[in-house]
Amino acid sequence: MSASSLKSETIELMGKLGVSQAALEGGDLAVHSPTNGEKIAEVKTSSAAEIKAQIEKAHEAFKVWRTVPGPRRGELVRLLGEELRASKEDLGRVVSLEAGKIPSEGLGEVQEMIDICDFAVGLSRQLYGLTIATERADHRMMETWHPLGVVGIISAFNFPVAVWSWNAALALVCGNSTVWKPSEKTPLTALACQAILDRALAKFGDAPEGLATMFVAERDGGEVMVDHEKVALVSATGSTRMGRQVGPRVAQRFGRTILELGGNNAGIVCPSADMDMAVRAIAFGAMGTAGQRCTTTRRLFVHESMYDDMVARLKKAYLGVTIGDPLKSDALVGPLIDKDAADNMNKALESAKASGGTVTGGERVDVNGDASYYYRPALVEMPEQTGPMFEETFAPILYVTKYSDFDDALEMQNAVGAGLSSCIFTLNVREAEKFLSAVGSDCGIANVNIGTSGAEIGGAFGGEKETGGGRESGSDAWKAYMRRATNTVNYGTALPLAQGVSFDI
Ligand code: UN1
Repeated sequence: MSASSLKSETIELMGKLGVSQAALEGGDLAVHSPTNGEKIAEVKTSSAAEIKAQIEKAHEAFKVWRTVPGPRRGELVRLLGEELRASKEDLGRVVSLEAGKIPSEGLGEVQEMIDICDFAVGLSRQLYGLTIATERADHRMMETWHPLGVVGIISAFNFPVAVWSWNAALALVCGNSTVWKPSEKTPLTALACQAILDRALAKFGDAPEGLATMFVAERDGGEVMVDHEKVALVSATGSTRMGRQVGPRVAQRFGRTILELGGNNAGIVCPSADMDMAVRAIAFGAMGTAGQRCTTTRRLFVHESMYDDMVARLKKAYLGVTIGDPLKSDALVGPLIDKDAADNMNKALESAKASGGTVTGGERVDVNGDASYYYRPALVEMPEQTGPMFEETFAPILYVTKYSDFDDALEMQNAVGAGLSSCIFTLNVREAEKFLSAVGSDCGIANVNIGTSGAEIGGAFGGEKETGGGRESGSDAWKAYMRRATNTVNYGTALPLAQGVSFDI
């Protein structure tokens, strides 16, 4: 395929998804495919004034949408799910083109969108509040959940479509409007999602204008949204560095946030582990998506009795894994997103060597020339947990360290800033249960005999500490998208005060 044909494929695919060629040409933001470095589009960024106007409009839309019954709002999300089903192949392909994901992961991401739509449709009839026992006679106490307002969504390049859908599907059934700022590295997938959503909106019929929109902008455009008083909730996915800025800025104006930030996820391999299963799970967790998931397995603590066997098996997997252009091959590892990502990977590997690490893999692989960054995933044996192991490097690097005492392994696993995902491989119920207990993993996700990545949407997704504490997706994460009112109704003839207080006038 010649260089120019990738651009034509982009135009053709985007056209099928409903985005015109005009939207892909002549803009001020160049989009490059990480698969070969080619410039595939130039899209227009929005000015601060345009973003503000969009937020104002979303606020007006919210005022209407909040009055629409939940199940009817669910109908919009049901239609979105249908449109996504119809566009799954094409949207998955654009994810591969723009974010460099291998085809099954590009498609998997769209499936994740469909799944959350299904979940949200059911949820639209289940926005339950409690009825609570009251201490006063002839009273009823209950809680009701109300729509919150405009939800601002900030998403990262690595899950360019799924993270938006987790937020948008829930926000919409909860009666909110949404404004989305995708990563400036992946605006095309976002434009495609908007076109898909617009088709669902058209079929729905009478949704207020400006209910769910997106804009392309660099960081300064995101700041406009973060600081805007009419954005009631900012749901931001990205680095801890970004979250450290967004969190306080939104808090300053008493807005709400859902922060889903970095992960430095670890696995523990115990003496009783099913080694075949553990190796497969770790290989996917550490090398999948070229190490660019927030849930990627980055650290591994292996019991000394299994260490040599585990390292030998992992080396085989690392040296054998196929690396290639996701658009042309069925390789398992695609490119890093850009040169910065490659530089960060190299820096971390240098630092690991300086800290006594032994590296297998990690070298650049020439797949499509100098303008794309394909690397063999790196397995780094570390004498102890030190140096770059304490940082999240968004690249396929797995540090492996030996342990002899289970409690030490637990302590090492928890000894980093981030607290997103974790896993243990064991057939020993004491180890498994301790890992899941209050003194076990301190992460938002703790798995047994399953890797750290690839969570399904039914559970709440997010983590503790520097991961930001937010929860998105399943379980009761919807509550963060609504405001709770406690209501007490007196249907009697007296006015008893709580706590037995008397105040007779
Ligand atoms: C992310 O990397 O930002 O659990 C999200 C997973 C995916 C979502 C990852 N379902 O790996």
